[in-house]
Amino acid sequence: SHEITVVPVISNRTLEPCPETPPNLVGPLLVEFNTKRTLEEVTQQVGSSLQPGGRYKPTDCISQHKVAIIIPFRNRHEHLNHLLYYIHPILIRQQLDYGVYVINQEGEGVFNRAKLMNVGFLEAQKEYDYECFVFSDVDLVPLDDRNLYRCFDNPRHLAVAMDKFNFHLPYTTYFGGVSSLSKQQFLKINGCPNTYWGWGGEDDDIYRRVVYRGMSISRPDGVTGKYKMVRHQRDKHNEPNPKNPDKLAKTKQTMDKDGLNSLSYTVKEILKRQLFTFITVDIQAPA
Ligand code: BGN
Repeated sequence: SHEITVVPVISNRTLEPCPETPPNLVGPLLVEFNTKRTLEEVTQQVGSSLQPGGRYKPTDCISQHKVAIIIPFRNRHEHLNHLLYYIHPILIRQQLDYGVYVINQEGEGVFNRAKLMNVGFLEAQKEYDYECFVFSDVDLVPLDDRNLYRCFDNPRHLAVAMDKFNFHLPYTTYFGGVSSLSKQQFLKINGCPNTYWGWGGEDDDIYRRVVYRGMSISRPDGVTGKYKMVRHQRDKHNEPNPKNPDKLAKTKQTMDKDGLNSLSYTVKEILKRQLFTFITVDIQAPA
């Protein structure tokens, strides 16, 4: 008798969860900002496996990390191009289910990084069920892909060894540059303060919120946590604000009424680019 054996060429196996430690990480990275990068070039170079809006998830396993990358922004397109060029391949190697959200402050009023972080937290969740939020300055590129852009049992400070601080923390409670909080952790601290206009102190306020809610800070080691910052002039309309240091003394009393529960803003435009979602927002900035 003649039996026929059907050999399936493509089996539709159910996907397994991605491993806890991503298998394709390379460690230390070469990063330079001398090359001029246009958005078109960077899109060609790193955009082919992304979905519009800077979205990605692995095709060969189920990512364990739904992460929104939130980038407070105004007038720093050149920096954004450098960051996108380096960060997408890293996030892909880390096997994240992620989206990149650039939160663009409309107008020329005083800049407010922390309020833009709150906006990013809410707006990203309108698109997808993100569980983790990595807040990144636009000018900071990690120098090691083992620095995982995911969330941990405690809020995490990722930018622990920046070149501008000689690859050290400037002080032990520093929480600036790049940080990650799970949705639960962010809700527990009532998000970020909305009232720090101009440069300085908002990151220290967020640090205090974390501690006042009984959490501590998780960090990578000083080799994994190295960063290179794009050199730049001080921004206009983001001067150090002398009112900000005084506000820090009152965080414990103000954090329950200044944060996600007092946030007000107007979305002006949402643009879906290949490498990111660009959300322009009116945050009622003082002139
Ligand atoms: C600190 C700033 C931080 C900033 C770091 C690093 C303040 C509050 C008054 C003490 N804090 O001094 O916001 O990230 O420097 O540049 O200004």
